[in-house]
Amino acid sequence: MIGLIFGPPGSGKGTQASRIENEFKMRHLSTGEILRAEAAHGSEVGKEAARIMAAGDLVPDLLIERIVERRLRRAGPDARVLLDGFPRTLEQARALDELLAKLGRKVDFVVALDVPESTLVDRLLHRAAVEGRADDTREAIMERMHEYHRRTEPVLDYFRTRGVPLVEVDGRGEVGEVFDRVRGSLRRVLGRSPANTGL
Ligand code: B4P
Repeated sequence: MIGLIFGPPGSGKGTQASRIENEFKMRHLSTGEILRAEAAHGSEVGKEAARIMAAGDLVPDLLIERIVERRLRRAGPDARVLLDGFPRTLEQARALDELLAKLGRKVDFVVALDVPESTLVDRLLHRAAVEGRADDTREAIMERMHEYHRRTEPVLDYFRTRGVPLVEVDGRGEVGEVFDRVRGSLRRVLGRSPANTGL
């Protein structure tokens, strides 16, 4: 089973993905986390990614596509994987579909979190104060929002028009409250899919 968690920066993708991972026994694969680990490691790819991320921009499609392909192949043909932060462009969405077709797999569901922009900015500025992430400056946050609307939002329509089961969830409120909504909607969607009985 392959699931995607989708939403603007600060919508709670990483936060909800960890809970989905436990509840639905999936492997959480966050491209943001992978890139931050590369950056911390100081590899050539990591240094380049760190510079791009700090400015709030998206790293090149080909780079991230290669990373995801390697991880999905390594996970094995039956792995239940939840992709977080990928695909973020139409090019990445097409590349994912092509890769999954080669592997005899497909996207089984998309969870999309919806949160108003003012709340997103508040959350990210709060995280900046607590964690000091390089891309949580006000300037980088604004650039990430801009890139989200310009390049990532169309990805949702891409999957919608292909008939992929889509769960749209109100991402406002406490983390647990949001997860209750995610869990309920996801159970309804997965319950309808013969491939996922036993959840
Ligand atoms: P990500 O790591 O995906 O960053 P993000 O969009 O901010 O999401 P994240 O998962 O961290 O935050 P969340 O919403 O859970 O990407 C970082 C960068 O990597 C990108 O900007 C880009 O440069 C690069 N990148 C990654 N994938 C890429 C790709 N495919 N192609 C190109 N470039 C790529 O949470 C945010 C904050 O809100 C947290 O502090 C959390 O504690 C808090 N929060 C969550 N839920 C809450 C709630 N209900 N109430 C209050 N606070 C909440």
